[in-house]
Amino acid sequence: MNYRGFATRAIHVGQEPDPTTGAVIPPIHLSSTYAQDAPGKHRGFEYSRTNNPTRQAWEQNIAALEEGSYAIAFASGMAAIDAVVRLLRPGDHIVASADLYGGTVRLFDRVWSTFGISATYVDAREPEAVKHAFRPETRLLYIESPTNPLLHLADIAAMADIAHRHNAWLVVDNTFATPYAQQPLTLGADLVVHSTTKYLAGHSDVVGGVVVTRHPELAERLRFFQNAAGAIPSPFECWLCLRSVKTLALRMQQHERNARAVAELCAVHPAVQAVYYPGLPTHPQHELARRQMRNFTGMLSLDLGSAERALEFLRHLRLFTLAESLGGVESLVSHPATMTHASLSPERRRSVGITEGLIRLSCGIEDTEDLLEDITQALNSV
Ligand code: P1T
Repeated sequence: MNYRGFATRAIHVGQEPDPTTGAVIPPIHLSSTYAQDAPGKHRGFEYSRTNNPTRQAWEQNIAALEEGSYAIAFASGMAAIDAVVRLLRPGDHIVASADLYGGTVRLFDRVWSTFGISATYVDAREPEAVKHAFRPETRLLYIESPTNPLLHLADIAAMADIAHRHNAWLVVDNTFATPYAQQPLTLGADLVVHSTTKYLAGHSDVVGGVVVTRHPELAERLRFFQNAAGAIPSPFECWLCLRSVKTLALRMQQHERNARAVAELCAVHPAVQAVYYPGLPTHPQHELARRQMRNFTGMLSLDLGSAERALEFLRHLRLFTLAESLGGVESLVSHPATMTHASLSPERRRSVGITEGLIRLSCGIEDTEDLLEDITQALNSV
């Protein structure tokens, strides 16, 4: 059945009551192998690396949420991105946004570069700069929007157009936005990747990844890599994702409510030099945000001017936990220069705009007043 509403799809797709028992919640299929009626004659499942009923249910669900046709689940966000790069060949080239999760840059520059795949980084806020970075051998345009950690946006429809004119695929890492906020495939992207570790699982208790597409031939190749290389999520993790996306719409509404309130507070606090939140009308790309997103999420960044001031702020926070990761129900804070983006060289961080004073906040779904009180007392101490 085709459900139109996002929340309805999140709750029902891939999760019809179990045909044999009537169980409303799909079981966690732990079996590693499946009885065959005759050699090679089976009911769609042979071996759980290749396919697993719980994983299949999750893949059907997330494909529907992204308005895609196929989803292929992986053991982590990095494994999902790694599988996408495997679509290329030695000699191929990637154009990528300059401001990306540090682990993605590390994968491109320190793993795939040794297999003859190179990457050029550009400011994807500027379509002209993106066009100029293309070479005849460019096969992939890889972007995050919003980016980690500066919350820059790229015009996804414009990026798709540029990629397709150059015979390349557009890949959008939709981890920060979630399909509730934006559906890149509907704007022309060829592949969407997620770290499901973040908003999709949403409770800081899963590490996972997924790739979603509408192209049958890309899906077939990715499914081949999933089985051949074997970086698969466990049935339990797939079940946790299925369970978690049921509340994604509700969670994103509260994440946004909290982040907006924190951003508004920070925008007028004298200790804050800059606030990066696409939901603020003062964000230079607010119009684009309104056009391609329906929720501005719980992520924002602040610049406090120096490492000392940033560390002082972190020392005083009580409710926000200092930790890597984001997108969970509990509020987290990180210092990108020494944590999520420590794998970049200092020059690279400087050129992108990741300063020593930058703080990244992942606003959870706690009561807004409690978050505001915590941020206020920590900022007042700086
Ligand atoms: O951690 P993993 O599930 O492998 O996902 C990697 C990844 C991919 N894409 C984006 C946009 C990400 O933010 C991440 C992981 N990021 C963090 C751990 C972080 O704190 O930013």
